[in-house]
Amino acid sequence: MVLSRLRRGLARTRNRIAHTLRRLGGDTSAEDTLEALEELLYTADVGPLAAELLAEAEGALNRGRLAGPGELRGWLQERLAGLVAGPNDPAAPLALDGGPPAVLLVVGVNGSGKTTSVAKLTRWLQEQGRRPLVAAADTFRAAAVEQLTIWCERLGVELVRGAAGADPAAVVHDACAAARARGADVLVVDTAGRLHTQKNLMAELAKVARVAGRQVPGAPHETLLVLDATTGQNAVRQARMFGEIVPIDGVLLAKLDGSAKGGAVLAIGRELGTPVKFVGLGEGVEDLEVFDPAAFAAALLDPGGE
Ligand SMILES: Nc1nc2c(ncn2[C@@H]2O[C@H](COP(=O)(O)OP(=O)(O)OP(=O)(O)O)[C@@H](O)[C@H]2O)c(=O)[nH]1
Ligand SMILES: [Mg+2]
Repeated sequence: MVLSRLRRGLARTRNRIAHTLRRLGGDTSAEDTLEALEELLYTADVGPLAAELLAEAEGALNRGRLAGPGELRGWLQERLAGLVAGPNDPAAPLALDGGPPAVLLVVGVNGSGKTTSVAKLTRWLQEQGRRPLVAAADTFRAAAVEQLTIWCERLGVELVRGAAGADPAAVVHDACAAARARGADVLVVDTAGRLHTQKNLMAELAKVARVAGRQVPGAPHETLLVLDATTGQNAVRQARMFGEIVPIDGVLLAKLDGSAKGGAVLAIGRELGTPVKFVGLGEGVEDLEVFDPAAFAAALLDPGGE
């Protein structure tokens, strides 16, 4: 089941790849094979990795290690799986031993999918037997708090919110105390994606992290950067920008289902050296999976099944 959601999510990217691969017959020349590979790598938006993979494929073809187009799929699947890191321990992708409460900070540019991902992560934590509490530290937009209130009601999880325009760091301060008082073991913090200026946003994030650290030693224990997979290479630039303000422990790649650029995962993971810990595969609260590089490569390239 788990794999099929990933496969469904990656259908658009996979179909484009499959279309290109189908053109290759047993008698396709090495040159045409490379051309097809080039086309599919650019289609999948793997970024600067494309040139690297093409050079490797050319070498492999010349040395006979890649016999022909028929082997291209398998070769590529193996290479892709090895390119991007997933969580060190797929059974425990987040470092949540600190606290209590362990503080999970969720950051990203506006519209990337943070609030939805906070809801998904909260539900995932509940499934892991955790007792999460949520902090609405995006006080910039009133609608943001409303959105999170609805999610938390559905999940049966308590939400700590401040008045509109309240200092987000103060909300996090109160939420740490609330989590302790109520025996919650993980505090999930939703943050703003936009303020009057980018400089303000970054200063605010830094303050939120600092205040959390004063309340709970070692907090934030885990900072996840939410990136929108449909933005492709743009996501890499965003990741760099956030990484300068708060140390990023992992990426949650949202909207992979809507993207024909599933290869962005590879570019992001490779260029940042940051593991992709989760992928978002839809708008529902259950549309979240721990990232598994091998399953990802298979879902991208393996034409079997639906
Ligand atoms: N298809 C799909 N849609 C998603 C996914 N994650 C989020 N969305 C949608 O993306 C839109 C923006 O999501 P939000 O969670 O509000 O994004 P945000 O980063 O909190 O936005 P701001 O608070 O404005 O910065 C919503 O319409 C979500 O339903 C996903 O994994 N797949
Ligand atoms: Mg939001």
